[in-house]
Amino acid sequence: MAAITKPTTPFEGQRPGTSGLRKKVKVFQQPGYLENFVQSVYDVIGDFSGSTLVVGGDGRYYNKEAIQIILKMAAANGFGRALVGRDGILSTPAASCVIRKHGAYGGLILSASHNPAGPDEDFGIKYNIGSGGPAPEGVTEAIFARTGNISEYKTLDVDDITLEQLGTVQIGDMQVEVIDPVADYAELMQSIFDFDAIRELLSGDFRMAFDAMHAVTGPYARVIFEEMLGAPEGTVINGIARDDFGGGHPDPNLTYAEELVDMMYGEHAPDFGAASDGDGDRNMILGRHFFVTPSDSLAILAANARLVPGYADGIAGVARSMPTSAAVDRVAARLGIDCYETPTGWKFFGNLMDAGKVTLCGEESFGTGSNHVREKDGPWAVLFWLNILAVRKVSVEEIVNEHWTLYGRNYYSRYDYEGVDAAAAEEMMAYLRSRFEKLPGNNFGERIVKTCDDFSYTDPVDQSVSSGQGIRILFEDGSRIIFRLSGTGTEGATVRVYIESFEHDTDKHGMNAQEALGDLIETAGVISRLQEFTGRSEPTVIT
Ligand code: G16
Repeated sequence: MAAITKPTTPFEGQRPGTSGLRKKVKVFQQPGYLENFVQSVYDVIGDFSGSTLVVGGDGRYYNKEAIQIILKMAAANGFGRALVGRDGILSTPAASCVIRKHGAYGGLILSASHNPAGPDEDFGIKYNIGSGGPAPEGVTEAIFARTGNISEYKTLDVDDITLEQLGTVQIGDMQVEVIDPVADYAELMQSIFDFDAIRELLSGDFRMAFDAMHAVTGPYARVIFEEMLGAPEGTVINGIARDDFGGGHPDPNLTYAEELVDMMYGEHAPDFGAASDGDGDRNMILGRHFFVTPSDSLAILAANARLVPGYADGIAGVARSMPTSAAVDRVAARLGIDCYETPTGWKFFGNLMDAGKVTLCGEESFGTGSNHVREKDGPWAVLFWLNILAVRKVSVEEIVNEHWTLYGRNYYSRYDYEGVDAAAAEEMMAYLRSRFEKLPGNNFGERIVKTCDDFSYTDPVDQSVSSGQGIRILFEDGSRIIFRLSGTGTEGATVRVYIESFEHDTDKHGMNAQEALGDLIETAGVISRLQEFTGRSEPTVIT
């Protein structure tokens, strides 16, 4: 069947952000908008003729329509085979798993992650390469450059295919296989973790709750936790994936995972609680009346990795994004392994994992993962914790307290100011940069500024340089304040302020993070004049 070529003209602003192109659904629904981006991907990723493309998304509004467009264009551009999750569903880590397992050329993942879904909300798309990881910056920049001069796209004039049934159908010369979205992923999880030990844990008095937040992990969690591991029915809450995520904001943090948080801090709380986000790559871990920060979670997984069959031989190294606390650095030092500090964005971990330099990676933004795939992985992190709990047979709180006693505690918090005027946010960042020479040596309470810079990263594998990755104010006592503008929002700018201070003294480990960081939080406001620039006196979200 002959491809049809349709003329088109470029759209402004199709530069992928921290994790792909994220815009309002209405923007994506403009005729040619998605087509331009997809054709730009196909135009720059090399010779894929006859090879396999993986396609799937988090099930949000516009997912299925987008998949039909992508498949017809894939066939017209020469892909030989496409693997698509049933109902158009593939969580982000599952998509990465499928790309790797089936030797696909790459994949298109449709998600705006934790951002709300629905006709007036967000949609997103990103390209992942054959390793299963998000395309590196060189590729995303080439895609963006192509969107600026695109003049036509190729498609086929065929009917939509049925995504609801497993099986194989043909679009032009391309075979489309509709696959079970959970099977490959569940099999991979079984190969890493001690399912027997976790099954035994869950068959006793131990109780857990998993909040799928009406998003993509519902089907995965029900199969893995309830069917395979025998957790009682109802363990998974909000487990039906809806195209508007039930009207919620599926971001697993203390603000948005309210139902789970109430349960875990209520009377008769379960022993263990966890939540994942819209596309299944983030995780939040809770014990009874206890929250584990993502930075601590990464450090604890690294310290306990040998308890898990998949990591029993030890881990090669660890990596964290720059704003993530240095808790994992201390574990790496004790284990005698390397620890890498990268910019924010999972794509920066890909080279390190491919080169065998790191096994575990994590970010303060509720992302943890390993080299089993090339995305962060929500349910994997939950299984990791369950495996540790099954072996150590103590509570989440005890594990964290013991960890702090051994390594010290990195008090940590992030303040988000969402929907800020973009120009005002840029002005504030420019103001901070203008202070770099003046701040060092200044006292703020008892803390003295040591250095300030704009974080720049040279990839140790391919030597590529990524600069302007966040402003760091580093104090002589090792504490830090970081300012960054988010690369994932769709409205105005989101200012993120990250605050960290290390406490070695065990007697001071019991403080509330806000209390322990109070003076630094105040200093952040003074140094940045945030309120003056943005008009905001309070953050929208504190994690
Ligand atoms: C994405 C990226 C993460 C990043 C997070 C927050 O996560 O994959 O690496 O940490 O965004 O980024 P920002 O601070 O720029 O908003 P997700 O879960 O949204 O795909």
